[in-house]
Amino acid sequence: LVHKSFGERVTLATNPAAVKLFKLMESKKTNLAVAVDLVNKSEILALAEAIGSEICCLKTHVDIVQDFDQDFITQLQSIAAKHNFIIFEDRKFADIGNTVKYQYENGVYNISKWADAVTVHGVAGPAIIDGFRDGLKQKGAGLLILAQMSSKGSLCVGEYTNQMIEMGKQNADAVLGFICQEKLEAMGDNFVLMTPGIQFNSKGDNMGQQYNTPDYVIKEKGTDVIIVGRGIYQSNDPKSEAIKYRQQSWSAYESRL
Ligand code: UP6
Repeated sequence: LVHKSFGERVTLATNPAAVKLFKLMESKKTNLAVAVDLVNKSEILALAEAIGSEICCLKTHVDIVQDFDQDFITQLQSIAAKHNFIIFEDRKFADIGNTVKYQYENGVYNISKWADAVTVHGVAGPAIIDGFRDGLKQKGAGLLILAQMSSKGSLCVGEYTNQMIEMGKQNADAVLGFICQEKLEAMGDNFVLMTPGIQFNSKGDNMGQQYNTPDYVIKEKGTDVIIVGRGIYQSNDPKSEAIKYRQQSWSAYESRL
């Protein structure tokens, strides 16, 4: 595989959030995303402030936050603006278009108002994307399609993966990129490829998660962004751990150019 730089790929991307993210990664020199799977507002905001300077994206699971309120979003957005990272809500939407439109734009979380990107399973077929179009346009946001998963026995493989790539290519205006474990030729250079299941000191957990190193997925497998959760937020010193992940994933990226 021949790899273009993030800077070169800015001009290939059509989704506005993909353009923004490629530019941000190029200028800030980081391809580290952190999954902040903490359940208290204050803990999440403190971590975001501590590691904000190291990351390109902060990934949320907003439905696990016990004391969620509008102030949480306001504060998170101001930290994101200060440290220059994007926020993506890992909601893994999977219903019919009409229902995901409600889930995206309404309810307690009002995700479309604040998330720069959201994750989507394409299992319902390509029309799910139509449920997002209005909301995405208003915010300049993008979809991340689950093309593969990190967990043991994942069914997102083979022909399903190929169909997810096709769905992305047919809707490149709405799609920021793919959640995947490897770059496949068909993915091209206009999408951002993000890979979860990353940790230095563990091979997996007791609930099916499987881990690789930043080096392996960026250099050997050709993806763009590592998503690190417990490897950072459960460490004794999240800031210095984030710096280690950032350094390895950025030098792996540079070495393949
Ligand atoms: N995630 C995966 N694997 C996937 C897709 N998403 O682990 O294929 C998400 C999880 C979690 C994060 O929902 O938020 O990435 C990984 O966290 P961890 O590093 O603590 O395992």
